[in-house]
Amino acid sequence: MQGRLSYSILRMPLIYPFETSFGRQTERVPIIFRLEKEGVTGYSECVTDVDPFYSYESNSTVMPVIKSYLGKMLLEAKGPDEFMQAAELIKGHNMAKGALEMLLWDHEARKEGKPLHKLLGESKGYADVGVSIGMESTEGLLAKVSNSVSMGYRRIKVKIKRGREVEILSAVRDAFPDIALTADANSDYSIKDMDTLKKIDRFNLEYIEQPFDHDDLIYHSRLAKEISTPICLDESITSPDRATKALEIGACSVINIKPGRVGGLGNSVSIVRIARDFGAHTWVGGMLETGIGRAYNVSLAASAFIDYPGDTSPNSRYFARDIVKNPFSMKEGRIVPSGEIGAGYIPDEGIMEKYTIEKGVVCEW
Ligand code: OSB
Ligand code: MG
Repeated sequence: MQGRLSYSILRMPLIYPFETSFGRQTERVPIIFRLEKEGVTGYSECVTDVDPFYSYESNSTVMPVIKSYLGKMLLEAKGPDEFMQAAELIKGHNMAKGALEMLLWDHEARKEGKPLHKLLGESKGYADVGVSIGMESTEGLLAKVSNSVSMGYRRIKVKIKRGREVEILSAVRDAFPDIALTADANSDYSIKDMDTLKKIDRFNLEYIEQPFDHDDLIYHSRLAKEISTPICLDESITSPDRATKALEIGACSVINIKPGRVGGLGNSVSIVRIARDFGAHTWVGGMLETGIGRAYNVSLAASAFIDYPGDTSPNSRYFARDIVKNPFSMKEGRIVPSGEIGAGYIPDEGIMEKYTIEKGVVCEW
């Protein structure tokens, strides 16, 4: 055997429920991939969830496309670029591609004996961190915002949905007039809600994240002309090509980059460059990742050209017991990427095993 790609599906309870416009999440069920090749072992995490509520990709669309196509392409590719070129034959499925692409970056960094963040272009050596707070009662929300502000987070993002936006944003803005505040709608609005969306201008948000549908660039560009609050796209930006088109038609001026959503780190770095060329801003988002996915996100978020705080909270915000031995901690609203070689995580295989509900081999060669 020269190499093996295997997977484990984990079930991990969240410390507290996370509610967005598309639902209430109480656990995360990540697919963790493991690549053994040339004497080096590495892990990555797929950002999909059990349900296709955030995006059309889900745990059940990722596995067949990896088993039938992408696993073999991974085994034949010499590096992340070559893998992504081969994978162009497969339309879409960028979350599946991203999960495997990242394994190859980790592998390369390990072989070179360097931390991954140093391979992704100029690194600041730290990431600025914001927090994403789910919907709950007004008192509960204000308590979380207050706690987050005192912990030093550099930006507070609250989730909103149709009919609750004014209530949520008035409460937070009245109590915290000066914080850097943003709102994430996770696609809950449509063009019919233009009048409601105009009302959010008075809350002085840094930006509003993903008001309209994941595949709707045109109406985001129309909205951008109607409101003064900048628009940030998350779900809509699935690739560098989508980023270029969104920026070209003025659908957004800020992009939330999640490496696991855009097809990996190579595409993430391209999107950072494209955004800079357009004078737009970028930050690194999250999908409630375990310490494995989080290590990749933090490596990217340390890039010198990422200019806004991201959703890369310390692991302790999500899981009572994470699957890594070196969780991140935050100081003065910053997280420093691990000095370990590769993406930086130290896997805790025992804990991983305890959370595992299914595992198997994708391919061996
Ligand atoms: O829209 O950014 C989002 C979590 C799951 C799915 C989508 C999103 C989120 C978050 C949390 O906002 C980000 C995080 O802290 O990992
Ligand atoms: Mg979002």
